[in-house]
Amino acid sequence: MVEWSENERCIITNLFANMDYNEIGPQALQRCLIVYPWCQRYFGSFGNLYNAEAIMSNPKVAAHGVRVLHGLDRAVKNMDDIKATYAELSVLHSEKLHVDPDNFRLLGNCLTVVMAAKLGTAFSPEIQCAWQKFLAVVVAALGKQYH
Ligand code: HNI
Repeated sequence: MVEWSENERCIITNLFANMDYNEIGPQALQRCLIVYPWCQRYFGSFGNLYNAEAIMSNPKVAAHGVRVLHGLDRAVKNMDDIKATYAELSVLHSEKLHVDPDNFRLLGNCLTVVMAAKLGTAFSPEIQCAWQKFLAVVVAALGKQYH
């Protein structure tokens, strides 16, 4: 089981408490679809993803980015059992959506870039460390039900 120090819990809780989901979520998913274009294949029902401009102005992409952050919110509230919290979501991504689990890590990368750009120098190495640990646990949990 993952151990969290009080400091790490505090950092993660604060990052999410101060995060504007409507800003960070869309930016991260847009970036993911542009930087890693193979991720677009899962969003065939989202309409126009033709180029970066289309992705940036696609309302379905933006809405889904917010939804993903609400999904992460559940992990923040259940930091001691992220694996069980995501069991169902992992099955969904695996068996229904057939999302390659390596893409979870790539979306995580995009979230990190967006957070770093937003927070600037406040995104200190210590904060980055807790943040990336959190993402690593999330990515592992989402990949848990794949076989
Ligand atoms: Ni993901 C649906 C959370 C990564 C493709 N995804 C969801 C839902 C949540 C969610 C929550 C809604 C579930 C429901 O309907 O009950 N996804 C997350 C989280 C991560 C993630 C927390 C990682 C941080 N998803 C990814 C990645 C891809 C992805 C990396 C593909 C590249 N997800 C999808 C698709 C759907 C989806 C596709 C269905 C979208 C729709 O509305 O049709």
